[in-house]
Amino acid sequence: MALPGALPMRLKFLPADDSREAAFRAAVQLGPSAMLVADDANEDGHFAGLIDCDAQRQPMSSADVVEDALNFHDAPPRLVHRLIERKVRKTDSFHLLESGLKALLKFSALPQADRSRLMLVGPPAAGKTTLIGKLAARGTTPVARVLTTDIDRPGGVEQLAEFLAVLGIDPEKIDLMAPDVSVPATGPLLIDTAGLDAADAEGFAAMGRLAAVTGAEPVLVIPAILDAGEARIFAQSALAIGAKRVVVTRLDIARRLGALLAAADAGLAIAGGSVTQHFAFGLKPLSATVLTNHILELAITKQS
Ligand SMILES: Nc1nc2c(ncn2[C@@H]2O[C@H](COP(=O)(O)OP(=O)(O)OP(=O)(O)O)[C@@H](O)[C@H]2O)c(=O)[nH]1
Ligand SMILES: [Mg+2]
Repeated sequence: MALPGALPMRLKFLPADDSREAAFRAAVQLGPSAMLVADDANEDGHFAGLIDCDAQRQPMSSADVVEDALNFHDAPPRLVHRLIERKVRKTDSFHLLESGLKALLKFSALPQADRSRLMLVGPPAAGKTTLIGKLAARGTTPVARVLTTDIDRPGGVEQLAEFLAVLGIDPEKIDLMAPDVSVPATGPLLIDTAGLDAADAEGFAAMGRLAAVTGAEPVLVIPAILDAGEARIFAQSALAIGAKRVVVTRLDIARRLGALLAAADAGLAIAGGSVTQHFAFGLKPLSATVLTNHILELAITKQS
């Protein structure tokens, strides 16, 4: 179909049940400047091709690009609003997003495992045990002692033991409901825990008590593919027991980063991301610049 005019225009395809709905959605989405130029159906339903004629005169602003990208990721609406409403000098979309993330979110890498006491908490299959292996494999001596509360699930301790065998570390069992006082008072410590439901107040409270007894910092671990709303509830539960940081896993397979953005918007500092299940590879540092790259790249390349 020949498109009106020679200048570049924004062409959008919208799913719709029939051409009447297509025309309505055109008006809602693009306003009076929208023009319906294609109207067709295939096995997936009815499609409407729309041209935003205003786009000839007004290219998308940096704020529009950032807003579109963040909405694609299911970022929390409050964060999107605060980010694009910031009064910043006119700049390109990359710097608008980067400076916004820097200003509104916190970033703080995890301390080396051989110099800290960390307890990983989060949903089932978040990647906590794998991350214990990644953390234990880094740093110098003395190697961190590793405890696990995941003692009831068949294979829980064995999975951890398998990761740690190559490092010469034997994981020790600890009962979350009756934390043993034999936990060493000082020295590096890594604690693996069983997966929790976001709203399991009792489970989180028990983790909080273990964190207090051991002096370990609870760190939330969430998979990047988690629903953003669920991630916010996990973040709130983790904040309530003293967590300050979040690590995101499965970045290698995620198309949307809403879960990470929701956890960070709730108040946790972004500590890094895991991009492979292989524990020999550590965490990817996630600065505002790296995150900006990732957000824009995914929004551009994975939209279709
Ligand atoms: N692709 C990918 N897979 C990962 C990553 N991190 C962990 N996994 C995989 O995710 C699955 C769950 O990892 P675990 O480390 O067992 O998760 P967990 O949080 O300890 O799970 P539970 O103990 O059952 O709560 C495993 O199949 C891991 O290999 C990652 O960054 N990328
Ligand atoms: Mg585990």
